[in-house]
Amino acid sequence: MALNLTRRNFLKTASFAAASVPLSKIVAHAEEGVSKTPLIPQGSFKDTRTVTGGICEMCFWRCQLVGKVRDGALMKIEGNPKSIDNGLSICARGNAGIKLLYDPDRLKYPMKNVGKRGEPKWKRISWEEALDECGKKLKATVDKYGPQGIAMFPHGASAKYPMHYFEHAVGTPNVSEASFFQCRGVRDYAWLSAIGGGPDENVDMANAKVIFALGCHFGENIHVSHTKKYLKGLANGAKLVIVDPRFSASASKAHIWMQIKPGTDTAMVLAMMNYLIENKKYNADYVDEYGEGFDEFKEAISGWTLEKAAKECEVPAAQIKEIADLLAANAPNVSIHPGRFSSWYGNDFQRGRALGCLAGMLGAFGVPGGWVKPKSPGGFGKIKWGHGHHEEVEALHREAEIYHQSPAGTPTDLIRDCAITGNPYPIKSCVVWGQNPIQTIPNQQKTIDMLMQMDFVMCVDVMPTDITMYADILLPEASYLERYDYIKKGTQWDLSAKQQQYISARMPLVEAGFERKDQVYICNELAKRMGNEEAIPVHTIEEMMDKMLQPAGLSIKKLIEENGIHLQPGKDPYGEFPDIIFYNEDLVDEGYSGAPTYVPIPEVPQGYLRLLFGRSPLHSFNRTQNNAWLHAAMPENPVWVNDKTAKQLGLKDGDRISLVNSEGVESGTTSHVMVTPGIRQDCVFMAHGYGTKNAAMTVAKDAGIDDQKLITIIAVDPETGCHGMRNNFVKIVKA
Ligand SMILES: Nc1nc2c(c(=O)[nH]1)N[C@H]1C(S)=C(S)[C@@H](COP(=O)(O)OP(=O)(O)OC[C@H]3O[C@@H](n4cnc5c(=O)[nH]c(N)nc54)[C@H](O)[C@@H]3O)O[C@H]1N2
Ligand SMILES: Nc1nc2c(c(=O)[nH]1)N[C@H]1C(S)=C(S)[C@@H](COP(=O)(O)OP(=O)(O)OC[C@H]3O[C@@H](n4cnc5c(=O)[nH]c(N)nc54)[C@H](O)[C@@H]3O)O[C@H]1N2
Ligand code: SF4
Ligand SMILES: [Mo]
Repeated sequence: MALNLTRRNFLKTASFAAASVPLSKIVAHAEEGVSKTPLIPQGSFKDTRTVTGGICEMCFWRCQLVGKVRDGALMKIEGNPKSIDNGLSICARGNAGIKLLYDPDRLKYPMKNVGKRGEPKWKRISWEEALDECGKKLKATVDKYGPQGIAMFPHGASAKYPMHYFEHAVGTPNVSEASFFQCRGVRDYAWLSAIGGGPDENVDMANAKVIFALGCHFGENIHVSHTKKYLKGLANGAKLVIVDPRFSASASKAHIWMQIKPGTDTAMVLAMMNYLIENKKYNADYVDEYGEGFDEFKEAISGWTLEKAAKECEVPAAQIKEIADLLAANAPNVSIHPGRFSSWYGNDFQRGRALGCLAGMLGAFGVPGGWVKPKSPGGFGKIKWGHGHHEEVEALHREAEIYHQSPAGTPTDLIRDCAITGNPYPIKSCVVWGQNPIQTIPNQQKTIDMLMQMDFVMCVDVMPTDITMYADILLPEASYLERYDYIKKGTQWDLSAKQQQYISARMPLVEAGFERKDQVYICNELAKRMGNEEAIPVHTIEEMMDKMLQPAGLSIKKLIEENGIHLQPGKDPYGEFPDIIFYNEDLVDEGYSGAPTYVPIPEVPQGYLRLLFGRSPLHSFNRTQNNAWLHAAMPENPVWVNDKTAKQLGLKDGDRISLVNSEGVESGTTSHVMVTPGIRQDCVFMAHGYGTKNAAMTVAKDAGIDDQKLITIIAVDPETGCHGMRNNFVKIVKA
């Protein structure tokens, strides 16, 4: 049965959230309640023309869009009908992109802070003046302290070009991307150590007989083409197994929901693997042909009985057995989902390795339903900055010989420590581009301490999020709807369909408003002022796009003629089988465990609750908080409290509360309690991204509670240096 993914079906999967509010209602309410003057031109849609080639960046999945444009104004965003990725579907956030474009609070002009850092008084200045000041200050830092005197915090498509500038031409190793050290870096390197390649989320859920996921809450986390795979799998009758301490949207659809004790997942996976070995229920043919070090692995996990894991994970042994049997009976056509956000408890590399090994034991690679590497088009032009005049500087963790499995860049906390202590060297300038370190990186005060000791802070953003309060110079970038920047390529989401590949590139749907500029302009002008003019690889953003597209026989012009998406025949995605490194000798040489191993985490202290957090279908982190439509649909983040716990604490549904953590840090802002049996008694849960402090975000300011403010204890993953954030404990305070 093919699934007709109407918007209604799509939103239905987000069963808990306000996502089921029809968009028309959200819009009406938002226009009434929040922004009194409608910013989108009103009137008939009949004179609109369709502009193709848009690529969304309300989150990092980058769905393909078209815009309905009238008199130069964007009236509506839709999925590109030619898309074999997201197709016509875009999520609530994608639809609401129009409210980012026309947000009256958006950055419009270059600004200089003439007040204090953190308590800015903004003065509008010209681009010339702003760039001169940035160039002068950054060059002074390099001259005095060397390139390592600059730290850079990039994220998102537009940050790639400047990131490579600072890494290659300027030569600082102190670059830390949120998607690595606060998100999926630990997963990527764990799977690399197990299957020799990064996993992404390449599980063929559409054709799976069983979908098995730890902590992924599909339907609340939304990446459109990925959600489509999941929904098609369910429509085709796949059994869904969700392991989560919380009754998430996907738990509500699950055949088996295991309400696991937080941080213990690896114990459960080890016990399943040991059970499969002891009962000869694993795929011995696959293991014999592609497995390495299986005997050592088998020996290492042999103590993991179902009972031992059941005790550790506080779940029935029979349920662990039921899941293992279900997977074995349906192998190899099972999706062992590698997860995405993986910086959980500081024992996360081991969980990733265990999942890779489980998929290997089931032979769930290269077959329908398994982990399959899609055959995407290749051969794009590389944009390479020239090497400046700097000496090579070793990254902090390499110098210290720690975190041997670290993703690219430098672990964020090491950069902060180095900046705050001046040891082993001073870090005195900071460039933030498309990242909001205040809400993104745990231990907020430490981030603020780092920023306060800088000689100079420059920030490139689209909105006045909290990080911008710490900028000395704040530069307004053109948004994803107003600029070129990104090649999106791939195969169709349903791998069993007719094989096709696509190539697209982000193109503006409307012209950039006010004085907003693109990243090539901003970065090149900086490079000129920092003495790196000869390292510049391209002169305009259009040249950059054409240079990237040219080896594929494409150009911006050609892509426009093809309605924004070039389609070509694809290749059979099935039939490639990776080696599975069950016991990894390289890890042993680096001082880590060769076989996946379980590391227990700190228990919840008496009188406290573990703070869990995650996505809401209606927001992306903090970046969408000021969006009038999305805010109207979900103005704050309810704090999930178990019904028994609520009774003990004398709390009722809807009570207003604040939180205080075990180190005495207070949330500052308030939210309301959601009483539910759908969360463990020793945990609370809330959506990430709320609790904005900057008064310039007039919609989002003080709405809901900022989880990051309460995350002061970092559980650093010893293999990768990534930052586990869920070993923090809170008390509820009635407001
Ligand atoms: N406590 C806690 N921390 C987390 C998470 C969590 O769940 N809880 N999630 C983690 C995860 S999974 C991730 S991926 C990271 C995300 O971390 P970030 O990427 O830092 O999060 P965003 O809120 O998207 O903030 C990015 C910043 O980019 C700006 N921005 C948006 N579009 C553009 C643009 O086109 N150009 C420029 N220059 N700027 C732009 C936004 O206004 C915002 O200031 O956070 C991680 N940190
Ligand atoms: N709508 C929306 N969609 C998004 C994003 C967004 O901001 N908004 N961001 C995108 C990005 S960058 C990412 S990385 C992904 C993140 O999406 P996911 O990878 O799904 O990550 P989270 O949202 O952090 O997942 C939180 C879930 O993990 C559960 N959990 C907590 N502790 C444990 C544990 O110890 N064991 C288990 N088994 N479960 C646990 C929580 O209860 C919660 O249900 O979402 C992507 N999709
Ligand atoms: S999943 Fe939604 S927010 Fe993310 S890129 Fe696609 S439409 Fe945009
Ligand atoms: Mo992420």
